Amino acid sequence: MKHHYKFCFGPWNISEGQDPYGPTTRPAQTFDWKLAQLKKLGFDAMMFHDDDAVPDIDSKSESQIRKEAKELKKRLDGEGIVAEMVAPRLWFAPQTIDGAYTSNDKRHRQYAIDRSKRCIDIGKILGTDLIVLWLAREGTYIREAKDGRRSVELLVEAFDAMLAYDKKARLSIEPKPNEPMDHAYLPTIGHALAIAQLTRDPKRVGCLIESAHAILAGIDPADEIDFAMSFGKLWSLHLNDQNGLKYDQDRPFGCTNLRSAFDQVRALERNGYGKNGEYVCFDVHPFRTTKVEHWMAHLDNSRRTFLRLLEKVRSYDEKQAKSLIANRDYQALDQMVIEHLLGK
Ligand code: XUL
Ligand code: MN
Repeated sequence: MKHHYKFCFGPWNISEGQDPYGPTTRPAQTFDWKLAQLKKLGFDAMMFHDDDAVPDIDSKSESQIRKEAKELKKRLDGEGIVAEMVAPRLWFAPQTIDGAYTSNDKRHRQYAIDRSKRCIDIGKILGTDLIVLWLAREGTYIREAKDGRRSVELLVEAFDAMLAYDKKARLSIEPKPNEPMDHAYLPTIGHALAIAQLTRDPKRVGCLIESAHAILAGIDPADEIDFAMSFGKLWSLHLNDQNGLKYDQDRPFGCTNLRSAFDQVRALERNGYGKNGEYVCFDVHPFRTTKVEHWMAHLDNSRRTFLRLLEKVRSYDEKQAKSLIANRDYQALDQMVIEHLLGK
C-alpha cells in the first residue's frame, strides 16, 4: 500500500526493563546498537532528549556540547537517519526537584532556561527546529505550594526566552495531566494551544499529542488530533496505548483499544498529518518481561498495527457510513465499525 508516513522512535523506547520495584531485566546497549536497530526495522528518524544527544550535558561546556552534537550529526548522516526533535530533559537534575520553569527558586528557573537554550543549540546542529517540551515537573504535589497564576506567567517567560534565543525554533508542547506531578499546569492540548497565544510568537508554539496522555486526561486522542490539526498545530505525535487510569504505561499502539487506534489513524488521514514532513513517532516501551531477542517487537508491532489500521481506514465504507448517519442509525454504524475491524 502506498502511503506518505515516516516513522520515528527515541533511544529511551528501547528501555532496559527497570521499574520502581526492581532492577533492569535486559543488558545496556550502546547508542550505535540502537541506531542499527532503527535502520533494520525501516524507521526513518530518531527523536532525542538533549542528554540522549550529549550525555552528561550538565558537566560540559557550551563548546564541548556543540562539538559532541556535531559528531552525532555526522554519525546520523552516515546512517541516513534524521533527528526529528530534541527535548530538554528537565526532570532529572537536582535543580528541577521543585519544577523547572515554574520552580519557586529563581536560580533553578534560570538553570532550566539555560539548559533549554543548550537544547536549541543541539537541535540546530542536528538539523531540526523542533523542540519538544514535556513539562514533567511543571505542576504541584501540594496545591498551595505554588501560585497557579504566577506559574502561567513563568511558563510564558520561559517560552519567550526560547523563542527569542532562536528565531527559527518551534516549540511543541507535549501535555500530560499527571505523573510525576499530582496535577500538571498544561494537562491537555487545549491548554497548550491557549498558552501559545500568550507568547511573543504564537505561530511558533504548537503541540505534540501522546495517545496515553490524552487517555490519562480522560480525553479521546482522536478528538485531540482533530482539534490540534484544526489550528495547524500538530507538529509531532507519540502514538501508544494505555489501559485506564494508572501509571503511564506506554503500551504498543492499538494493543489495548484497537478501535480508538483506528479512530486516531482515521483522524490523521483526514487531516493530512505527515504531508508537511511531520513524523509518526511511537513512544512505546517493551514489557518488563520481554526477552532480549524480542526487544524491538513493541516498535515493529506498533508500526505494523499502524499500517494495518491505515488499510482499514482506507477501506472503510464511507458511503455506507454516511447513509447510516443520515438515518441516525448509530446502532448500525457502531456494528459496522466493529465488523470492519474484525474483518470477514
Ligand atoms: C513522558 C513522555 C516523554 C516525552 C519526551 O511521559 O512521554 O518521554 O515524550 O520527553
Ligand atoms: Mn511522549
